[in-house]
Amino acid sequence: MIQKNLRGIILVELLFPLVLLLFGVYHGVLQVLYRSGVIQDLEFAGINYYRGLTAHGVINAIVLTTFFAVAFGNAVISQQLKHAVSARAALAGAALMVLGTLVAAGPIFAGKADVLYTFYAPMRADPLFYIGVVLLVVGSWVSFWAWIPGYLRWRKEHPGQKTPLAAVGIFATFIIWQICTLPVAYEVLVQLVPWSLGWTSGVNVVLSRLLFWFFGHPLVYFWLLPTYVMYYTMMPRLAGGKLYSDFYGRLVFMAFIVLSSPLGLHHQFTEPAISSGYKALHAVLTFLVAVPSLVTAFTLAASLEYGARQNGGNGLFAWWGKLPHFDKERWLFPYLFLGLVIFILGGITGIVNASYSMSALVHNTSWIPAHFHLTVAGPVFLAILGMSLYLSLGLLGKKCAAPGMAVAVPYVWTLGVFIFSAGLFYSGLHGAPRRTNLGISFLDSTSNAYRPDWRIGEYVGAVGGILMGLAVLLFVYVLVRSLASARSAQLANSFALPVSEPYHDEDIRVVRNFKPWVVAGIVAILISYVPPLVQVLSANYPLVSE
Ligand code: HAS
Repeated sequence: MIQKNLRGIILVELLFPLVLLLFGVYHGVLQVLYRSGVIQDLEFAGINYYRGLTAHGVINAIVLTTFFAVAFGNAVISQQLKHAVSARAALAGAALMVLGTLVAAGPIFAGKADVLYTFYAPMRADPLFYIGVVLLVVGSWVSFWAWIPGYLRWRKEHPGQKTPLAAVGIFATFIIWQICTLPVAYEVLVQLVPWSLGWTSGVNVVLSRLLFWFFGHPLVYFWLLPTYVMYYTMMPRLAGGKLYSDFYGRLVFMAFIVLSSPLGLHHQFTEPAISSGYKALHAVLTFLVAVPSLVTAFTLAASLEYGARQNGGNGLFAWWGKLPHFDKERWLFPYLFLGLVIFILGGITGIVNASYSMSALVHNTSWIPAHFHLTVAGPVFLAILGMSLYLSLGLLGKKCAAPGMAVAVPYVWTLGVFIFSAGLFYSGLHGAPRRTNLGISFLDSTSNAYRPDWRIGEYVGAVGGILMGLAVLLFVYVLVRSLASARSAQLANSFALPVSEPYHDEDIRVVRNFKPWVVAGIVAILISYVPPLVQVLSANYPLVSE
Protein backbone atom coordinates (compact mmCIF):
# COMPACT_ATOMS: atom_id res chain seq x y z
CA MET A 1 0.00 0.00 0.00
CA ILE A 2 1.15 3.51 -0.77
CA GLN A 3 1.24 5.96 2.17
CA LYS A 4 -1.94 8.03 2.42
CA ASN A 5 0.01 11.23 3.13
CA LEU A 6 1.91 10.82 -0.15
CA ARG A 7 -1.02 10.28 -2.47
CA GLY A 8 -1.82 13.94 -3.14
CA ILE A 9 1.88 14.67 -3.80
CA ILE A 10 2.19 11.78 -6.24
CA LEU A 11 -0.96 12.86 -8.06
CA VAL A 12 0.38 16.39 -8.54
CA GLU A 13 3.72 14.97 -9.74
CA LEU A 14 1.88 12.84 -12.30
CA LEU A 15 -0.81 15.23 -13.52
CA PHE A 16 1.08 18.56 -13.60
CA PRO A 17 3.56 17.44 -16.30
CA LEU A 18 0.77 15.70 -18.23
CA VAL A 19 -0.96 19.07 -18.60
CA LEU A 20 2.30 20.59 -19.87
CA LEU A 21 2.70 17.61 -22.19
CA LEU A 22 -0.13 19.01 -24.30
CA PHE A 23 2.16 21.94 -25.22
CA GLY A 24 5.10 19.58 -25.64
CA VAL A 25 3.25 17.35 -28.07
CA TYR A 26 1.66 20.26 -29.94
CA HIS A 27 5.16 21.57 -30.66
CA GLY A 28 6.24 18.07 -31.67
CA VAL A 29 3.54 17.93 -34.33
CA LEU A 30 4.52 21.43 -35.49
CA GLN A 31 8.11 20.19 -35.85
CA VAL A 32 7.17 17.63 -38.47
CA LEU A 33 5.05 20.23 -40.29
CA TYR A 34 7.96 22.71 -40.42
CA ARG A 35 10.40 20.02 -41.43
CA SER A 36 8.25 18.58 -44.21
CA GLY A 37 7.62 22.05 -45.63
CA VAL A 38 3.89 22.04 -44.83
CA ILE A 39 4.64 25.18 -42.78
CA GLN A 40 7.00 27.45 -44.67
CA ASP A 41 7.60 30.16 -42.15
CA LEU A 42 9.85 31.14 -39.26
CA GLU A 43 6.96 30.82 -36.86
CA PHE A 44 3.43 29.53 -36.39
CA ALA A 45 0.76 31.16 -34.21
CA GLY A 46 3.30 33.60 -32.81
CA ILE A 47 5.81 30.96 -31.62
CA ASN A 48 8.96 30.55 -33.68
CA TYR A 49 10.57 27.27 -34.70
CA TYR A 50 13.35 27.23 -32.10
CA ARG A 51 11.08 28.41 -29.29
CA GLY A 52 8.72 25.53 -30.10
CA LEU A 53 11.58 23.05 -30.33
CA THR A 54 12.90 24.22 -26.96
CA ALA A 55 9.44 23.82 -25.38
CA HIS A 56 9.09 20.38 -27.00
CA GLY A 57 12.45 19.09 -25.72
CA VAL A 58 12.36 20.68 -22.25
CA ILE A 59 8.79 19.62 -21.46
CA ASN A 60 8.94 16.11 -22.89
CA ALA A 61 12.52 15.09 -22.18
CA ILE A 62 13.31 16.97 -18.96
CA VAL A 63 10.14 17.97 -17.12
CA LEU A 64 7.86 14.99 -17.81
CA THR A 65 10.58 12.40 -17.24
CA THR A 66 11.91 13.96 -14.01
CA PHE A 67 8.48 14.43 -12.46
CA PHE A 68 7.50 10.90 -13.44
CA ALA A 69 10.66 9.30 -12.04
CA VAL A 70 10.07 11.05 -8.71
CA ALA A 71 6.34 10.23 -8.60
CA PHE A 72 6.90 6.59 -9.50
CA GLY A 73 9.85 6.40 -7.09
CA ASN A 74 7.67 7.76 -4.27
CA ALA A 75 5.00 5.15 -5.02
CA VAL A 76 7.43 2.22 -5.30
CA ILE A 77 9.53 3.08 -2.24
CA SER A 78 6.43 3.73 -0.14
CA GLN A 79 4.78 0.46 -1.12
CA GLN A 80 7.85 -1.80 -1.14
CA LEU A 81 9.66 -0.46 1.92
CA LYS A 82 6.56 -0.15 4.09
CA HIS A 83 5.96 3.59 4.13
CA ALA A 84 9.60 4.61 4.09
CA VAL A 85 9.10 8.03 2.49
CA SER A 86 9.28 11.24 4.52
CA ALA A 87 6.12 13.03 3.34
CA ARG A 88 7.46 16.42 4.40
CA ALA A 89 10.63 16.08 2.38
CA ALA A 90 8.62 14.67 -0.56
CA LEU A 91 6.38 17.74 -0.40
CA ALA A 92 9.40 20.07 -0.35
CA GLY A 93 10.86 18.22 -3.35
CA ALA A 94 7.62 18.43 -5.31
CA ALA A 95 7.19 22.13 -4.49
CA LEU A 96 10.73 22.91 -5.72
CA MET A 97 10.13 20.97 -8.93
CA VAL A 98 6.86 22.77 -9.68
CA LEU A 99 8.43 26.14 -8.85
CA GLY A 100 11.49 25.40 -11.02
CA THR A 101 9.32 24.38 -13.96
CA LEU A 102 7.23 27.54 -13.76
CA VAL A 103 10.32 29.74 -13.40
CA ALA A 104 11.91 28.12 -16.50
CA ALA A 105 8.66 28.21 -18.50
CA GLY A 106 8.45 32.03 -18.31
CA PRO A 107 11.60 32.76 -20.37
CA ILE A 108 10.89 29.87 -22.76
CA PHE A 109 7.47 31.19 -23.74
CA ALA A 110 8.63 34.83 -23.61
CA GLY A 111 11.23 33.98 -26.26
CA LYS A 112 14.19 34.55 -23.95
CA ALA A 113 15.49 31.00 -23.91
CA ASP A 114 15.55 29.61 -27.46
CA VAL A 115 18.42 27.31 -26.49
CA LEU A 116 16.88 23.81 -26.92
CA TYR A 117 16.96 21.15 -24.23
CA THR A 118 20.75 20.89 -24.36
CA PHE A 119 21.18 24.68 -23.70
CA TYR A 120 24.58 24.70 -25.45
CA ALA A 121 26.67 27.84 -24.93
CA PRO A 122 27.23 30.26 -26.60
CA MET A 123 23.47 30.28 -27.14
CA ARG A 124 22.41 32.34 -24.17
CA ALA A 125 19.17 32.11 -22.17
CA ASP A 126 17.67 34.42 -19.59
CA PRO A 127 19.13 33.58 -16.12
CA LEU A 128 15.66 32.53 -14.95
CA PHE A 129 15.70 29.63 -17.42
CA TYR A 130 18.88 28.20 -15.86
CA ILE A 131 17.68 28.92 -12.31
CA GLY A 132 14.39 27.15 -13.03
CA VAL A 133 16.21 24.08 -14.32
CA VAL A 134 18.42 24.06 -11.20
CA LEU A 135 15.36 24.22 -8.92
CA LEU A 136 13.75 21.35 -10.81
CA VAL A 137 16.86 19.20 -10.37
CA VAL A 138 17.36 20.16 -6.72
CA GLY A 139 13.69 19.27 -6.10
CA SER A 140 14.34 15.80 -7.53
CA TRP A 141 17.40 15.41 -5.26
CA VAL A 142 15.35 16.37 -2.19
CA SER A 143 12.71 13.81 -3.19
CA PHE A 144 15.44 11.15 -3.46
CA TRP A 145 16.91 12.09 -0.09
CA ALA A 146 13.39 11.65 1.39
CA TRP A 147 13.71 7.89 0.83
CA ILE A 148 17.12 7.28 2.39
CA PRO A 149 16.38 7.35 6.18
CA GLY A 150 13.32 5.11 5.67
CA TYR A 151 15.37 2.69 3.57
CA LEU A 152 18.07 2.43 6.25
CA ARG A 153 15.34 1.88 8.85
CA TRP A 154 13.77 -0.85 6.70
CA ARG A 155 17.14 -2.62 6.43
CA LYS A 156 17.59 -2.55 10.20
CA GLU A 157 14.11 -3.94 10.73
CA HIS A 158 14.54 -6.67 8.08
CA PRO A 159 18.03 -8.10 8.68
CA GLY A 160 19.16 -10.58 6.04
CA GLN A 161 16.16 -9.84 3.80
CA LYS A 162 16.75 -8.82 0.19
CA THR A 163 15.69 -5.26 -0.65
CA PRO A 164 12.69 -5.63 -3.01
CA LEU A 165 13.85 -5.51 -6.62
CA ALA A 166 11.66 -2.53 -7.54
CA ALA A 167 13.23 -0.47 -4.75
CA VAL A 168 16.72 -1.53 -5.93
CA GLY A 169 15.82 -0.28 -9.43
CA ILE A 170 14.57 3.05 -8.14
CA PHE A 171 17.65 3.58 -5.97
CA ALA A 172 19.91 2.72 -8.93
CA THR A 173 18.03 5.30 -11.03
CA PHE A 174 18.55 8.05 -8.49
CA ILE A 175 22.16 7.15 -7.64
CA ILE A 176 22.94 7.60 -11.35
CA TRP A 177 20.96 10.87 -11.33
CA GLN A 178 22.73 12.18 -8.24
CA ILE A 179 26.15 11.48 -9.77
CA CYS A 180 25.47 12.79 -13.26
CA THR A 181 23.73 16.01 -12.28
CA LEU A 182 26.73 17.31 -10.27
CA PRO A 183 28.88 18.35 -13.30
CA VAL A 184 25.92 19.92 -15.09
CA ALA A 185 25.07 21.81 -11.88
CA TYR A 186 28.65 23.14 -12.00
CA GLU A 187 28.22 24.09 -15.67
CA VAL A 188 24.98 25.93 -14.97
CA LEU A 189 25.91 27.62 -11.68
CA VAL A 190 29.55 28.48 -12.36
CA GLN A 191 29.58 29.01 -16.13
CA LEU A 192 26.11 29.81 -17.49
CA VAL A 193 24.28 31.78 -14.79
CA PRO A 194 27.09 34.31 -14.13
CA TRP A 195 27.57 34.74 -17.90
CA SER A 196 23.85 35.24 -18.56
CA LEU A 197 23.77 37.80 -15.74
CA GLY A 198 26.63 39.64 -17.46
CA TRP A 199 29.06 39.02 -14.57
CA THR A 200 31.56 37.14 -16.77
CA SER A 201 32.70 37.91 -20.30
CA GLY A 202 31.97 34.49 -21.80
CA VAL A 203 32.06 30.73 -21.49
CA ASN A 204 34.67 28.06 -22.20
CA VAL A 205 32.39 26.32 -24.67
CA VAL A 206 34.36 23.11 -25.01
CA LEU A 207 34.44 22.67 -21.24
CA SER A 208 30.72 23.38 -20.96
CA ARG A 209 29.96 20.70 -23.53
CA LEU A 210 32.17 18.17 -21.76
CA LEU A 211 30.28 18.86 -18.52
CA PHE A 212 26.93 18.73 -20.31
CA TRP A 213 27.58 15.37 -21.94
CA PHE A 214 28.92 13.89 -18.74
CA PHE A 215 25.31 14.42 -17.67
CA GLY A 216 23.63 13.89 -21.03
CA HIS A 217 24.21 10.19 -21.45
CA PRO A 218 23.52 8.93 -17.92
CA LEU A 219 20.40 11.11 -18.24
CA VAL A 220 19.05 8.60 -20.76
CA TYR A 221 19.38 5.80 -18.21
CA PHE A 222 17.66 8.00 -15.63
CA TRP A 223 14.81 8.03 -18.16
CA LEU A 224 15.04 4.32 -18.91
CA LEU A 225 15.43 2.67 -15.51
CA PRO A 226 11.96 3.44 -14.08
CA THR A 227 10.68 1.70 -17.22
CA TYR A 228 12.97 -1.25 -16.50
CA VAL A 229 11.51 -1.37 -12.96
CA MET A 230 8.09 -1.85 -14.56
CA TYR A 231 9.44 -4.42 -17.02
CA TYR A 232 11.13 -6.51 -14.35
CA THR A 233 8.77 -6.22 -11.43
CA MET A 234 5.30 -5.68 -12.94
CA MET A 235 5.10 -6.85 -16.56
CA PRO A 236 5.68 -10.58 -15.83
CA ARG A 237 2.76 -10.46 -13.38
CA LEU A 238 0.55 -8.68 -15.94
CA ALA A 239 1.52 -11.39 -18.44
CA GLY A 240 0.26 -14.02 -15.99
CA GLY A 241 3.69 -15.33 -15.03
CA LYS A 242 6.84 -14.67 -13.04
CA LEU A 243 10.15 -12.86 -13.44
CA TYR A 244 12.52 -15.45 -14.86
CA SER A 245 15.52 -14.46 -12.74
CA ASP A 246 15.67 -12.12 -9.76
CA PHE A 247 19.49 -12.15 -9.89
CA TYR A 248 19.67 -10.83 -13.45
CA GLY A 249 17.28 -8.02 -12.55
CA ARG A 250 19.56 -6.93 -9.71
CA LEU A 251 22.70 -7.38 -11.79
CA VAL A 252 21.29 -5.15 -14.55
CA PHE A 253 20.43 -2.30 -12.18
CA MET A 254 23.84 -2.49 -10.47
CA ALA A 255 25.64 -2.66 -13.83
CA PHE A 256 23.94 0.55 -14.93
CA ILE A 257 25.35 2.32 -11.86
CA VAL A 258 28.86 1.48 -13.09
CA LEU A 259 28.38 1.82 -16.84
CA SER A 260 25.98 4.75 -17.34
CA SER A 261 28.45 7.60 -16.91
CA PRO A 262 31.93 6.89 -18.30
CA LEU A 263 30.93 7.20 -21.97
CA GLY A 264 29.52 10.65 -22.73
CA LEU A 265 32.27 11.41 -25.26
CA HIS A 266 30.27 9.40 -27.82
CA HIS A 267 28.26 12.61 -28.20
CA GLN A 268 31.49 14.52 -28.85
CA PHE A 269 33.36 12.41 -31.40
CA THR A 270 33.57 15.44 -33.70
CA GLU A 271 34.75 17.93 -31.08
CA PRO A 272 38.21 19.42 -30.61
CA ALA A 273 40.68 19.22 -27.72
CA ILE A 274 39.81 15.63 -26.72
CA SER A 275 42.21 12.96 -27.95
CA SER A 276 41.00 10.22 -30.27
CA GLY A 277 42.28 7.59 -27.80
CA TYR A 278 39.77 8.71 -25.16
CA LYS A 279 37.00 8.97 -27.73
CA ALA A 280 37.74 5.38 -28.71
CA LEU A 281 37.69 4.31 -25.05
CA HIS A 282 34.24 5.88 -24.66
CA ALA A 283 33.08 4.12 -27.83
CA VAL A 284 34.10 0.76 -26.34
CA LEU A 285 32.43 1.60 -23.03
CA THR A 286 29.27 2.52 -24.95
CA PHE A 287 29.19 -0.94 -26.51
CA LEU A 288 29.53 -2.29 -22.97
CA VAL A 289 26.51 -0.35 -21.67
CA ALA A 290 24.35 -2.16 -24.22
CA VAL A 291 25.09 -5.45 -22.39
CA PRO A 292 22.67 -4.89 -19.45
CA SER A 293 19.95 -4.12 -22.00
CA LEU A 294 20.78 -7.29 -23.95
CA VAL A 295 20.57 -9.26 -20.68
CA THR A 296 17.22 -7.55 -20.11
CA ALA A 297 15.98 -8.64 -23.54
CA PHE A 298 16.68 -12.31 -22.77
CA THR A 299 15.40 -12.21 -19.17
CA LEU A 300 12.18 -10.51 -20.18
CA ALA A 301 11.61 -12.76 -23.18
CA ALA A 302 11.97 -15.78 -20.85
CA SER A 303 9.58 -14.18 -18.34
CA LEU A 304 7.02 -13.45 -21.06
CA GLU A 305 7.32 -17.00 -22.40
CA TYR A 306 6.74 -18.41 -18.94
CA GLY A 307 3.65 -16.18 -18.51
CA ALA A 308 2.28 -17.06 -21.93
CA ARG A 309 2.73 -20.80 -21.31
CA GLN A 310 0.85 -20.43 -18.01
CA ASN A 311 -1.96 -18.93 -20.09
CA GLY A 312 -2.03 -22.06 -22.30
CA GLY A 313 0.50 -20.95 -24.91
CA ASN A 314 2.64 -23.55 -26.66
CA GLY A 315 4.89 -24.12 -29.67
CA LEU A 316 8.15 -22.40 -30.51
CA PHE A 317 6.59 -19.02 -31.32
CA ALA A 318 2.80 -19.53 -31.03
CA TRP A 319 2.93 -18.75 -27.28
CA TRP A 320 3.35 -15.01 -28.12
CA GLY A 321 -0.36 -15.08 -29.00
CA LYS A 322 -1.29 -15.97 -25.42
CA LEU A 323 0.04 -12.73 -23.98
CA PRO A 324 -2.67 -10.19 -23.00
CA HIS A 325 -2.04 -7.95 -26.02
CA PHE A 326 -5.65 -6.74 -26.27
CA ASP A 327 -6.97 -7.56 -22.82
CA LYS A 328 -9.13 -4.64 -21.61
CA GLU A 329 -8.72 -5.73 -17.97
CA ARG A 330 -4.92 -5.61 -18.31
CA TRP A 331 -4.68 -2.51 -20.49
CA LEU A 332 -1.33 -1.61 -18.92
CA PHE A 333 0.35 -4.61 -20.56
CA PRO A 334 0.59 -3.24 -24.16
CA TYR A 335 2.12 0.03 -22.89
CA LEU A 336 5.02 -2.05 -21.58
CA PHE A 337 5.21 -4.77 -24.21
CA LEU A 338 5.07 -2.45 -27.23
CA GLY A 339 7.77 -0.31 -25.61
CA LEU A 340 9.99 -3.38 -25.64
CA VAL A 341 9.26 -4.03 -29.30
CA ILE A 342 10.15 -0.41 -30.16
CA PHE A 343 13.32 -0.62 -28.08
CA ILE A 344 14.72 -3.41 -30.25
CA LEU A 345 15.21 -0.83 -33.02
CA GLY A 346 16.14 1.97 -30.60
CA GLY A 347 18.88 -0.25 -29.17
CA ILE A 348 20.26 -1.40 -32.51
CA THR A 349 20.50 2.17 -33.77
CA GLY A 350 22.19 3.21 -30.51
CA ILE A 351 24.87 0.62 -31.18
CA VAL A 352 25.28 2.07 -34.69
CA ASN A 353 25.72 5.56 -33.19
CA ALA A 354 28.33 4.30 -30.76
CA SER A 355 30.70 3.27 -33.49
CA TYR A 356 33.40 5.90 -33.90
CA SER A 357 33.23 5.76 -37.69
CA MET A 358 29.46 5.36 -38.20
CA SER A 359 28.71 8.26 -35.87
CA ALA A 360 30.55 10.51 -38.33
CA LEU A 361 27.89 9.62 -40.92
CA VAL A 362 24.81 10.11 -38.75
CA HIS A 363 25.88 12.76 -36.21
CA ASN A 364 23.66 15.86 -36.28
CA THR A 365 21.47 14.40 -39.02
CA SER A 366 17.82 13.49 -38.59
CA TRP A 367 18.98 9.90 -37.92
CA ILE A 368 19.61 10.99 -34.30
CA PRO A 369 16.04 12.10 -33.47
CA ALA A 370 14.88 8.91 -35.21
CA HIS A 371 17.07 6.94 -32.77
CA PHE A 372 15.94 8.75 -29.69
CA HIS A 373 12.25 8.63 -30.53
CA LEU A 374 12.66 4.84 -30.48
CA THR A 375 14.11 5.04 -26.98
CA VAL A 376 12.90 7.95 -24.87
CA ALA A 377 9.74 8.39 -26.97
CA GLY A 378 9.34 4.60 -27.24
CA PRO A 379 9.63 2.41 -24.16
CA VAL A 380 10.07 5.36 -21.80
CA PHE A 381 7.17 7.47 -23.03
CA LEU A 382 4.74 4.54 -23.30
CA ALA A 383 5.62 3.37 -19.79
CA ILE A 384 5.14 6.91 -18.47
CA LEU A 385 1.72 7.20 -20.12
CA GLY A 386 0.55 3.76 -19.00
CA MET A 387 1.82 4.04 -15.44
CA SER A 388 0.60 7.64 -14.99
CA LEU A 389 -2.89 6.49 -15.91
CA TYR A 390 -2.64 3.36 -13.76
CA LEU A 391 -1.26 5.14 -10.70
CA SER A 392 -3.46 8.21 -10.80
CA LEU A 393 -6.66 6.18 -11.24
CA GLY A 394 -5.57 3.70 -8.55
CA LEU A 395 -4.73 6.41 -6.03
CA LEU A 396 -8.05 8.14 -6.67
CA GLY A 397 -10.03 4.89 -6.50
CA LYS A 398 -11.30 5.17 -10.07
CA LYS A 399 -11.54 2.70 -12.92
CA CYS A 400 -10.42 3.23 -16.48
CA ALA A 401 -13.56 4.54 -18.19
CA ALA A 402 -12.52 3.64 -21.73
CA PRO A 403 -10.36 0.50 -21.48
CA GLY A 404 -10.67 -0.35 -25.18
CA MET A 405 -9.34 3.08 -26.09
CA ALA A 406 -6.65 2.75 -23.41
CA VAL A 407 -5.46 -0.42 -25.18
CA ALA A 408 -5.54 1.33 -28.57
CA VAL A 409 -3.27 4.23 -27.48
CA PRO A 410 0.05 2.33 -27.40
CA TYR A 411 -0.71 0.64 -30.74
CA VAL A 412 -1.42 3.98 -32.45
CA TRP A 413 1.70 5.47 -30.85
CA THR A 414 3.85 2.52 -31.90
CA LEU A 415 2.63 2.70 -35.48
CA GLY A 416 3.27 6.47 -35.46
CA VAL A 417 6.74 6.29 -33.97
CA PHE A 418 7.82 3.53 -36.40
CA ILE A 419 6.63 5.55 -39.42
CA PHE A 420 8.13 8.76 -38.03
CA SER A 421 11.50 7.14 -37.37
CA ALA A 422 11.58 5.33 -40.71
CA GLY A 423 11.21 8.70 -42.45
CA LEU A 424 13.85 10.41 -40.34
CA PHE A 425 16.33 7.52 -40.64
CA TYR A 426 15.94 7.71 -44.40
CA SER A 427 16.48 11.44 -44.71
CA GLY A 428 19.24 11.32 -42.08
CA LEU A 429 21.16 8.77 -44.16
CA HIS A 430 20.80 11.18 -47.08
CA GLY A 431 22.32 13.95 -44.96
CA ALA A 432 19.25 15.92 -43.80
CA PRO A 433 20.26 17.90 -40.70
CA ARG A 434 18.45 17.71 -37.36
CA ARG A 435 17.26 20.86 -35.52
CA THR A 436 16.63 22.69 -38.79
CA ASN A 437 13.53 24.42 -40.12
CA LEU A 438 13.69 22.67 -43.50
CA GLY A 439 10.49 24.32 -44.76
CA ILE A 440 12.24 27.69 -45.16
CA SER A 441 15.56 26.27 -46.31
CA PHE A 442 16.31 22.89 -47.89
CA LEU A 443 12.70 21.99 -48.62
CA ASP A 444 11.77 25.37 -50.09
CA SER A 445 11.64 24.69 -53.84
CA THR A 446 12.48 28.35 -54.60
CA SER A 447 15.71 28.19 -52.60
CA ASN A 448 19.15 27.51 -54.12
CA ALA A 449 19.69 24.98 -51.33
CA TYR A 450 16.60 22.95 -52.31
CA ARG A 451 17.03 19.17 -51.72
CA PRO A 452 14.09 17.33 -53.29
CA ASP A 453 15.63 13.98 -52.26
CA TRP A 454 14.96 14.84 -48.60
CA ARG A 455 11.26 15.43 -49.19
CA ILE A 456 10.07 11.82 -49.07
CA GLY A 457 11.67 11.05 -45.69
CA GLU A 458 10.29 14.21 -44.15
CA TYR A 459 6.79 13.54 -45.55
CA VAL A 460 6.85 10.04 -44.08
CA GLY A 461 8.09 11.55 -40.81
CA ALA A 462 5.17 13.98 -40.83
CA VAL A 463 2.62 11.16 -41.24
CA GLY A 464 4.18 9.35 -38.27
CA GLY A 465 4.33 12.54 -36.18
CA ILE A 466 0.65 13.25 -36.79
CA LEU A 467 -0.26 9.70 -35.71
CA MET A 468 1.80 10.18 -32.55
CA GLY A 469 -0.11 13.39 -31.84
CA LEU A 470 -3.37 11.50 -32.37
CA ALA A 471 -2.29 8.80 -29.88
CA VAL A 472 -1.70 11.46 -27.22
CA LEU A 473 -5.12 13.00 -27.89
CA LEU A 474 -6.72 9.56 -27.43
CA PHE A 475 -4.76 9.17 -24.20
CA VAL A 476 -5.97 12.54 -22.92
CA TYR A 477 -9.55 11.48 -23.73
CA VAL A 478 -9.13 8.26 -21.71
CA LEU A 479 -7.49 10.11 -18.82
CA VAL A 480 -10.06 12.91 -18.61
CA ARG A 481 -13.04 10.55 -18.93
CA SER A 482 -11.61 8.26 -16.28
CA LEU A 483 -10.77 11.11 -13.90
CA ALA A 484 -14.34 12.36 -14.26
CA SER A 485 -15.82 8.95 -13.34
CA ALA A 486 -17.15 7.99 -9.90
CA ARG A 487 -14.67 7.42 -7.06
CA SER A 488 -14.66 4.36 -4.82
CA ALA A 489 -13.02 4.71 -1.40
CA GLN A 490 -12.72 0.93 -1.24
CA LEU A 491 -10.79 0.79 -4.52
CA ALA A 492 -8.47 3.60 -3.38
CA ASN A 493 -7.76 1.87 -0.06
CA SER A 494 -6.96 -1.48 -1.65
CA PHE A 495 -4.83 -0.07 -4.50
CA ALA A 496 -1.28 -1.39 -4.89
CA LEU A 497 1.21 -1.62 -7.73
CA PRO A 498 1.49 -5.13 -9.24
CA VAL A 499 4.48 -7.16 -8.02
CA SER A 500 5.93 -10.12 -9.95
CA GLU A 501 7.14 -13.18 -8.08
CA PRO A 502 10.57 -14.45 -9.15
CA TYR A 503 10.74 -17.83 -10.91
CA HIS A 504 14.41 -18.25 -9.94
CA ASP A 505 14.99 -16.47 -6.64
CA GLU A 506 18.78 -16.67 -6.46
CA ASP A 507 20.53 -15.17 -3.45
CA ILE A 508 23.90 -13.85 -4.62
CA ARG A 509 25.71 -11.51 -2.27
CA VAL A 510 27.46 -9.37 -4.85
CA VAL A 511 24.18 -7.80 -6.02
CA ARG A 512 22.88 -7.14 -2.52
CA ASN A 513 24.99 -4.10 -1.73
CA PHE A 514 25.13 -0.83 -3.66
CA LYS A 515 28.51 0.24 -2.26
CA PRO A 516 30.96 -1.77 -4.43
CA TRP A 517 29.03 -0.79 -7.55
CA VAL A 518 29.03 2.90 -6.66
CA VAL A 519 32.77 2.76 -5.94
CA ALA A 520 33.41 0.95 -9.26
CA GLY A 521 31.31 3.59 -11.03
CA ILE A 522 33.32 6.43 -9.52
CA VAL A 523 36.63 4.74 -10.43
CA ALA A 524 35.38 4.26 -14.02
CA ILE A 525 34.41 7.94 -14.20
CA LEU A 526 37.82 9.06 -12.93
CA ILE A 527 39.67 6.86 -15.44
CA SER A 528 37.53 7.90 -18.39
CA TYR A 529 37.00 11.58 -17.62
CA VAL A 530 40.01 13.04 -15.79
CA PRO A 531 42.40 12.90 -18.80
CA PRO A 532 39.81 14.43 -21.23
CA LEU A 533 39.12 17.15 -18.65
CA VAL A 534 42.84 17.92 -18.40
CA GLN A 535 43.06 17.98 -22.22
CA VAL A 536 40.17 20.45 -22.48
CA LEU A 537 41.49 22.71 -19.73
CA SER A 538 45.02 22.74 -21.10
CA ALA A 539 43.78 23.62 -24.59
CA ASN A 540 43.11 27.10 -23.13
CA TYR A 541 40.17 28.01 -25.34
CA PRO A 542 39.18 31.68 -25.14
CA LEU A 543 35.89 32.54 -23.47
CA VAL A 544 33.12 32.95 -26.04
CA SER A 545 30.15 35.22 -25.56
CA GLU A 546 27.80 35.12 -28.55
FE1 HAS B 1 21.12 6.89 -27.39
C1 HAS B 1 22.15 9.82 -28.92
C2 HAS B 1 24.08 5.39 -28.20
C3 HAS B 1 20.22 4.04 -25.61
C4 HAS B 1 18.49 8.60 -25.99
N1 HAS B 1 20.43 8.82 -27.47
C5 HAS B 1 20.98 9.86 -28.17
C6 HAS B 1 20.18 11.04 -27.99
C7 HAS B 1 19.17 10.70 -27.12
C8 HAS B 1 19.33 9.31 -26.81
C9 HAS B 1 18.09 11.62 -26.59
O1 HAS B 1 26.86 6.26 -29.14
C10 HAS B 1 20.42 12.40 -28.65
C11 HAS B 1 21.09 13.39 -27.75
C12 HAS B 1 21.20 14.72 -28.45
O2 HAS B 1 20.27 15.53 -28.36
O3 HAS B 1 22.21 14.92 -29.15
N2 HAS B 1 21.97 5.05 -27.03
C13 HAS B 1 23.17 4.63 -27.47
C14 HAS B 1 23.39 3.25 -27.07
C15 HAS B 1 22.30 2.88 -26.33
C16 HAS B 1 21.42 4.02 -26.31
C17 HAS B 1 24.57 2.38 -27.38
N3 HAS B 1 19.64 6.41 -26.08
C18 HAS B 1 19.45 5.20 -25.45
C19 HAS B 1 18.32 5.27 -24.57
C20 HAS B 1 17.84 6.56 -24.66
C21 HAS B 1 18.67 7.25 -25.62
C22 HAS B 1 17.85 4.13 -23.71
C23 HAS B 1 16.70 7.20 -23.98
C24 HAS B 1 15.94 6.64 -23.09
N4 HAS B 1 22.79 7.48 -28.39
C25 HAS B 1 23.90 6.74 -28.56
C26 HAS B 1 24.92 7.56 -29.21
C27 HAS B 1 24.38 8.83 -29.41
C28 HAS B 1 23.03 8.75 -28.88
C29 HAS B 1 26.29 7.17 -29.57
C30 HAS B 1 25.08 10.06 -30.01
C31 HAS B 1 24.95 10.06 -31.48
C32 HAS B 1 25.48 11.34 -32.09
O4 HAS B 1 26.37 11.25 -32.94
O5 HAS B 1 24.99 12.44 -31.77
C33 HAS B 1 22.12 1.52 -25.64
O6 HAS B 1 21.83 1.70 -24.28
C34 HAS B 1 21.05 0.70 -26.30
C35 HAS B 1 21.00 -0.72 -25.76
C36 HAS B 1 19.70 -1.37 -26.09
C37 HAS B 1 19.55 -2.59 -26.60
C38 HAS B 1 18.16 -3.08 -26.91
C39 HAS B 1 17.72 -4.23 -26.01
C40 HAS B 1 16.33 -4.62 -26.37
C41 HAS B 1 15.32 -4.83 -25.47
C42 HAS B 1 13.96 -5.19 -26.00
C43 HAS B 1 13.73 -6.68 -25.95
C44 HAS B 1 12.38 -7.01 -26.50
C45 HAS B 1 11.60 -8.04 -26.10
C46 HAS B 1 10.26 -8.19 -26.75
C47 HAS B 1 11.97 -9.00 -25.06
C48 HAS B 1 20.70 -3.47 -26.89
C49 HAS B 1 15.51 -4.76 -23.99
C50 HAS B 1 10.42 -9.09 -27.94
C51 HAS B 1 9.22 -8.97 -28.79
C52 HAS B 1 9.15 -9.41 -30.07
C53 HAS B 1 7.89 -9.26 -30.84
C54 HAS B 1 10.31 -10.02 -30.77
